[in-house]
Amino acid sequence: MSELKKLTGDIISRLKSAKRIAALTGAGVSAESGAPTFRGEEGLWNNYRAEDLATPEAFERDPALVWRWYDWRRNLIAPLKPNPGHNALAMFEKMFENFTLVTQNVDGLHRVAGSENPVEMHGNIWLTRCLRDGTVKENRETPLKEIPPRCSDCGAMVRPHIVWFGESLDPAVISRAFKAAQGAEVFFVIGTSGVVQPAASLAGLAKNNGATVIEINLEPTPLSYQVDATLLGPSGRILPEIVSVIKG
Ligand code: BJW
Repeated sequence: MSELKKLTGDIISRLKSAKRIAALTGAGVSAESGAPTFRGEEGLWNNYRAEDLATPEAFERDPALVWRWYDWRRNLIAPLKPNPGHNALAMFEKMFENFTLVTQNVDGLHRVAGSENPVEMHGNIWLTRCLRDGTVKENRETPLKEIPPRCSDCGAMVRPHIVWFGESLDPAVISRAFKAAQGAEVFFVIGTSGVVQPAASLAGLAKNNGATVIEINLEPTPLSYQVDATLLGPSGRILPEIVSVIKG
């Protein structure tokens, strides 16, 4: 059965008439492009300890180790292309009057697909932040010539402009994400395990404010019990099908 049969007539008419739509994406959306997810059998956290690589304490202890890991990931992500899931979400921006894309992904693939102003909750792997004055700069050098890299203005060490465990998210970014979830008539939650806060709370926030919530994932998640429909399958296949339903 096509997973889209799980969308009732009510959900489809809501989808077709809605003016305010939002979506939260996670690593699963980039999996079909070749980017590893974090959890699950092939996930990054299966081979690397998050505490050793994605915390401010780890960076303080051994910045070169953390940067080597990011250099490896940047090399892996650099040649990747957006997949049909990214492309469908970029089309949502054109199809709906008001569409906000919120992503936990740091790979930048939504922008490459054409999404204009995604809310990047956890930062971006192609940005660095100067440890002396906080200046954020684009850095696309792969592989990095110097590890750890230095600020081209003042020579101080820079860090990845990424939100690590235990760090607060940028208040302006949280505010955009929360507003989008609160105001959405339809909220999609796609390719995320739904365990990392505060991103995972957006689906419940949308639901409590009256949104119809549609989840797309390969498998049920802790969020599945609070959504209106869980469509099981790859987002690169299901999202283009949803575009066709809306257009049809
Ligand atoms: C497919 C697919 C396909 C595969 N199609 N689907 C409240 C309660 C408990 C703890 C906390 C809390 N509030 C805050 C915390 C602490 C912590 C947290 O949430 N911990 C939990 C893990 C327990 N949160 C934080 O520290 C955050 N900061 C914060 O809240 O500050 C204030 C505060 C601090 C401390 C205490 C209280 C308040 C910051 C979180 C930063 C997360 N950063 C990371 C790493 C960045 C490093 C990097 O990328 O370089 O961000 S963790 C990692 O997980 C990464 C991701 O963005 C994030 C989410 O992962 P995601 O995207 O869901 O990926 P996966 O792999 O988990 O799932 C993939 C899914 O896709 C799976 O479901 C597959 O089935 C599916 N899939 N292929 C569709 N083709």
